[in-house]
Amino acid sequence: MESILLINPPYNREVYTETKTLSVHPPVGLAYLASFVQRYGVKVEIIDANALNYSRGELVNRIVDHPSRIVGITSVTALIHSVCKICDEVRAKSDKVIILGGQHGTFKDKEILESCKSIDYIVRGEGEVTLLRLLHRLKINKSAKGLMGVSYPDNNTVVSNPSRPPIKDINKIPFPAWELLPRSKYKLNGFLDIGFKGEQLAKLISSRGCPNKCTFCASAFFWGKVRFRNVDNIYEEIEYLTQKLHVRQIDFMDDCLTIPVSRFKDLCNRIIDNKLNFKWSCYSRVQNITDELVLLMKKAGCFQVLLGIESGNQEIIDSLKKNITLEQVTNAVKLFKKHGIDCLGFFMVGLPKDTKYTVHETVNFAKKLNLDFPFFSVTTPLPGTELYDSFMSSDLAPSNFEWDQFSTHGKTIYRTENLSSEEIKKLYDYAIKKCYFNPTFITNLLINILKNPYKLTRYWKLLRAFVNI
Ligand code: B12
Ligand code: SF4
Repeated sequence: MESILLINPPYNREVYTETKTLSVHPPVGLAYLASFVQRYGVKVEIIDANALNYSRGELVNRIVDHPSRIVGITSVTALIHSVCKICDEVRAKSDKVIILGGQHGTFKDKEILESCKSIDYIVRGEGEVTLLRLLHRLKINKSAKGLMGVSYPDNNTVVSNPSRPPIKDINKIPFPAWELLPRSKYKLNGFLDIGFKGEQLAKLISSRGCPNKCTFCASAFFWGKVRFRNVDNIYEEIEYLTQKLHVRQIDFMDDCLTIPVSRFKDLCNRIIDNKLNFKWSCYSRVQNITDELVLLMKKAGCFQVLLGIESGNQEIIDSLKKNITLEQVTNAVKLFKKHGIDCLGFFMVGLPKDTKYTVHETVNFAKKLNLDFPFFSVTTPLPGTELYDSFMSSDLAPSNFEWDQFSTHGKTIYRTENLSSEEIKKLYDYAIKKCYFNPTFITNLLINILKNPYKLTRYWKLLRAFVNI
């Protein structure tokens, strides 16, 4: 069988220059691809250039010198420019076959293949099966004609084969190949750092996709039908991580771990019954959060939840097809805090119907909620979303832009009928200042720090990352 070298590109220095303190997270998607193709005899290595802090030049040399003739690289939207440069430099120095996968390639395959001639194939959407089949074709020197989920250049055009249906039973996918990742390099410098200094942490994904279709998110379009792993399978992975790899913190990266509620409760009970020694965090929705559920989560070791709240104006939330109410948000935050679970809330500034007034409403709502940490991002029309389609087909779309302006925090090209790009950026800065530099937030912070002095470093690093000091 073939061998493949999988690459997580460096991102600290390329696009996210505005943040000085970034956490370093494991590329779980690549580790999934690796374990899946390894099962069929493919030899795999992963270079996590981000964790290893490689410059582009160093990475290119490592790729060129590597014996594998096939290279797979992942990318999000804001990094595509930098990824294309890597591919061009590798191509200039070698005859490697270069495969791109991930979010941006999935939705912008044609554009990428037309502009970056060094990429040979794009694997769209869920990658495991498509990559395996493509490797097989490459081994027998057969073209990718008709291979579902693959796009490739052909005589000055781009062929986009039909999409591959999602894997039906995701319990059958082997656990990510953690042994191929530089595990000691992963560190949480920001909001997810709860003080497990030096302890091992891992990420776990117990589902793929989301039943919702919020206008600013591509999850449902990327993953297709939402699929859940069963509790036995998730528990087996938790056991593997905690017993074999001595992991003490697991971040569930599901779009929403708390649904379906029956599965979630079973999972919590299983963790409680088996007295596993680890703490965990997760993304949660705010609907159906009850006292009983939060108590169960706390008992099972949950220390933190992340909530997508987006706006403090109900009409705007409704326009996002978010299906939540401000009342549900308030109730959920109260319950989580009552049981001592840290609450982080995510908000967006510059949503399509936002005005200066509604951004102030959002800021006031964020303050009133008394969250452990409110996060703001600049609304960004990411490819694959309804927001992207409506923005790009409107008069507001810029004639020219760079994808690295899509980082969701810094420079933006996005604007709305009510707000210019500059106004959105100013309102974003205002939101951060208003929320982080106010007496209640600072008092709560001090109380939190007194309860757990380690939090001092945690909050300081977080502030540095977001306020750029
Ligand atoms: C965990 C996570 C993070 C973590 C870790 C990121 C990482 N490198 O793994 C952190 C917090 C660092 C993070 C940061 C950011 N993230 Co993020 N993140 C996620 C999240 C919640 C899970 C990622 C994951 O592990 N998924 C599960 C695995 C199995 O899927 P996967 O990684 O996509 O890989 C599969 C396929 O994409 C494909 N594939 C991927 N790469 C390749 C490569 C090859 C060669 C092949 C063949 C296939 C292939 O095969 C894999 C297996 O099926 C996703 C949402 C989601 N549910 O996916 C958002 C998501 C990926 N993030 C997103 C964004 C916007 C960001 C940030 C830009 C946010 C910010 N402003 O800081 C940064 C970008 C940093 C970066 N360069 O990655 C967007 C990306 C959208 C886009 N078009 O760019 C997503 C989709 C969330 C969303 N709905 O908007 N993120
Ligand atoms: S924002 Fe969250 S709830 Fe909405 S579609 Fe995306 S993952 Fe689902």
